[in-house]
Amino acid sequence: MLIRNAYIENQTQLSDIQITDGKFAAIGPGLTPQPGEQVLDLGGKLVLPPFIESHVHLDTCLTAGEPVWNQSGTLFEGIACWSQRKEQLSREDVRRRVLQAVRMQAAHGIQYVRTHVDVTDPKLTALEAMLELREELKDVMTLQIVAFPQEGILSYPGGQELLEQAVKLGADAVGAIPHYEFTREYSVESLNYAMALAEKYDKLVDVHCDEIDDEASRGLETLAARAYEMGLKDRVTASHTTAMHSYNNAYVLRLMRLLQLSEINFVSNPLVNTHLQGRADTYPKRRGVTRVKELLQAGINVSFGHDDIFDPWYPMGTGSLRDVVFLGLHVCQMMGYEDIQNAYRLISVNAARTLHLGESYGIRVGNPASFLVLDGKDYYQVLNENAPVLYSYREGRLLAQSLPGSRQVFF
Ligand code: 17E
Ligand code: FE2
Repeated sequence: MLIRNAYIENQTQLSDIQITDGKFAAIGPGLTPQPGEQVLDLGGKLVLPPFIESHVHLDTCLTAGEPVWNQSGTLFEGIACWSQRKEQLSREDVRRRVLQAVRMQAAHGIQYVRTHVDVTDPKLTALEAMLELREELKDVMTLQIVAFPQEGILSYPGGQELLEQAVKLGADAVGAIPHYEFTREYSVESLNYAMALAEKYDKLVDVHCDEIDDEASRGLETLAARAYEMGLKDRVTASHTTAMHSYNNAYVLRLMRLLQLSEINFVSNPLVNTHLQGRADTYPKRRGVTRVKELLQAGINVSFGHDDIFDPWYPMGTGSLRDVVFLGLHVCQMMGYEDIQNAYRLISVNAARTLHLGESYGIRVGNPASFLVLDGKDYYQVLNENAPVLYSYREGRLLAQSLPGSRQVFF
């Protein structure tokens, strides 16, 4: 197949893309089709590498209101609601909801998902269902599974054993939740435990880290120090880190050096954390989103995730990362021209680094022909107009398409 007249990522020159045997065979201006080759002329549309959901909880998706709604909008009430819903989990229930959510994500150009799965469940029902789905879906969606101890590693009965069991069953990454542990000592110990487990089983790490408005929540420094000392470095990710919003600037100045040395990744979830955080405030209310702009300026890798799709923590969501980027740029005040043009990186190349997708991700000759065609000439336009993903190709195969509806104004 020959794709003509594409703007690839931020390029301002049009390129053609030739795909042979599911791979990018040639990329450049004015390519000639082979005899009988299918030609798709984009007439100047944006082509991007596939979108990556770097932080979502697929096991909890599509359960909002079951059995009760989160009335306060806090993280903690969300955990309590989920704890009730968790009792009703079955493999079939998880499968049905995850398959629906994954199709919603695919429609919006997502081809890779890092999902946290709650392993504070003596039966590990959701984990077992998710491991099955990871295998079943691997040709259409890459699922990366984080063993996530939602109710704590040391504060939940058998939490340590369940986490290790989840890793042995095949989770890709180890999680932790230091701000939810009973005490500061437990929080430090839980991080040490999670990091040692990752080292022992050669896994990645992704911690729900300091997802609270308490400026004294300092799990991040422990996580970064261990990542540095143990040499796990960019295999480690700090998710949420909303307390960093509330840290004093003098402390952040000290912390930044350690963060740079540690080489850890960050995932921010601006859509969900603007909703969950600041709930103990009157006015002014904190936004509770980590310091994305400053982290990026310090050369630290940051991506954006959705976190939730219609569940106890967030009563909305279509799976589209567009809303996450749109809101995230506003709330992080990243609305300069270059910030907007480059924002697609927060849900693609930066996320690929966090997930350790390696060199095979990206629009380059020799790589699998996985890419998106968007209905606009650049990301600025696509983001502003909420333009659809027209086509999502994976290894040369069309996975999803959107045919733009017609909208008319009669003056
Ligand atoms: N669990 C948690 O601890 N934090 C979140 N943001 C979600 C689930 C969605
Ligand atoms: Fe999360």
